[in-house]
Amino acid sequence: MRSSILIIYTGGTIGMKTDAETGALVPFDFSGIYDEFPSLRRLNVDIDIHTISPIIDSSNVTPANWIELAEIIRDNYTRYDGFVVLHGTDTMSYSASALSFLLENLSKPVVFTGSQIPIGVLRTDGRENLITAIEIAGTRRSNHPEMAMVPEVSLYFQNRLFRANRSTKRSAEALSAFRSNNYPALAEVGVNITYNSTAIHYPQQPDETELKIATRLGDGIEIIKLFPGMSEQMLHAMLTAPGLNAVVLETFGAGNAPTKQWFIREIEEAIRRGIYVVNITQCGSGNVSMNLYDTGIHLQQIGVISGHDLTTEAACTKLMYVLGKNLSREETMELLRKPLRGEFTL
Ligand code: ASN
Repeated sequence: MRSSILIIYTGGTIGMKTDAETGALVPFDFSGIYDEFPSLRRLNVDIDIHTISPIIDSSNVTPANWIELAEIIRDNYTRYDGFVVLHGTDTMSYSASALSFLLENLSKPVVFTGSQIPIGVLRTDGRENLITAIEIAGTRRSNHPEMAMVPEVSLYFQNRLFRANRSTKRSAEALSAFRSNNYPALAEVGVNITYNSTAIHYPQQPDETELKIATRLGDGIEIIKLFPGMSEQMLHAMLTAPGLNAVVLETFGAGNAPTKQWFIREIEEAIRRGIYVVNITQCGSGNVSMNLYDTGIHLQQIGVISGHDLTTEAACTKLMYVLGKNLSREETMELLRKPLRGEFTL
């Protein structure tokens, strides 16, 4: 059975090629994709392209772009079996994490990919990333051909498919630019594509799931990374910034922070003013356990929410998504305390 795939092109290095005359990098026209990569015709898929306007370097991505992407997917949802989002690598994990929250009841693949070397440069990593992302987005389960193999938001890069909200950019140089330290890869790509189906989330009743999207994201989020020597004055300034609604607190090790009175007081007062504080570790991998050391217990006692093994990208975009719902404090806390799209391990 053929699958139909919509490629949504947003910009980034993957969309660049060298102009034959000037040698400068110029945008690649994805509507000529079959001419550029004739081998795509051999995949069992039909491809359409949607280019956002204007295309952007991903450092310029804003939450408005995420809502636009969610709307494009919603508006085309019944027409396609899967979606591939071509995106700059710099903020790809933020965008992919955001989409994992914005797309509610998703039962089709949305695969983000990009490249470190422009697609129009001979040694590009973009060709393989693009072709494999398309193949993954179009693959169905062999025992349930009506169901997609990976019906969640994922990120494909250099031979590995990750759950989007578990991924993070790890290198500005290496072709294997992304990692997922706290969750296994959803697929490993070698001679064959090996899917890790026990790690993939499958909707309970795919027939009954109708895609819904959230169209509002909350703002007023800060990411505060602790370091030895952070002053009371600076912390106070950050926690009393106008418009602040929530803080992603990047703590040490297993969720630890200084026990100094002024530090605990500043955080406690912020929480009393209604600010949500989510504790994640600044270590690349591992979990927050606030009941392990005295330095974590204090945070727990004053109402800091455990972010478990959330990435910075997932913590930040989840806060935007949950705050965008305008719920009561209790309902908001409930959504922050449980995984919504497999973004953390309890
Ligand atoms: N600056 C580019 C971007 O994120 C980097 C890349 O795509 N490799 O848009």
